[in-house]
Amino acid sequence: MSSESETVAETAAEMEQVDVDAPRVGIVMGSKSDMPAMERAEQELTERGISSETRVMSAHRQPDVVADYARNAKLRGLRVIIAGAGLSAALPGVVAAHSELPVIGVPLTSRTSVAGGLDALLSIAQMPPGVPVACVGIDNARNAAVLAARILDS
Ligand code: RP5
Repeated sequence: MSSESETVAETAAEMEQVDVDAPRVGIVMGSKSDMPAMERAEQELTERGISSETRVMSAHRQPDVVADYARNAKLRGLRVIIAGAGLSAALPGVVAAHSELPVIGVPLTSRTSVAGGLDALLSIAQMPPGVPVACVGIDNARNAAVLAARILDS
């Protein structure tokens, strides 16, 4: 086999290894109880033909799991992370602290929310300088998916 054919064969073999369906958007949330609101993000992405993965992980209850996920996200091929949480909603900020990827926070209402979810909205939006988190409206996971799509297209 000529060296040119070998190169073509090697490239073809490498291309076969590439997972074209690898998720480009990670959707994470602090609790299973957040799923009804957050599944709207996955639906919107699916309708747009954008692959995503969904995980439940709590910044307060499983801090190491969240740190590992965020640190590995870019290497795994993810391009944007959507993070939803209620109450003292630390998840989007903690993900942003451990990853360079753009993070879109979704403030959620839950059983014990105060001021209709304003607690989570402020927790997500009021990040310190240098560690940004985009923040959509309360319970508006669909808008997070639309924004993720725009980031992927830019
Ligand atoms: C937050 O606390 C979660 O994101 C959820 O919105 C809220 C309540 O969690 P559960 O007590 O229902 O697990 O961390």
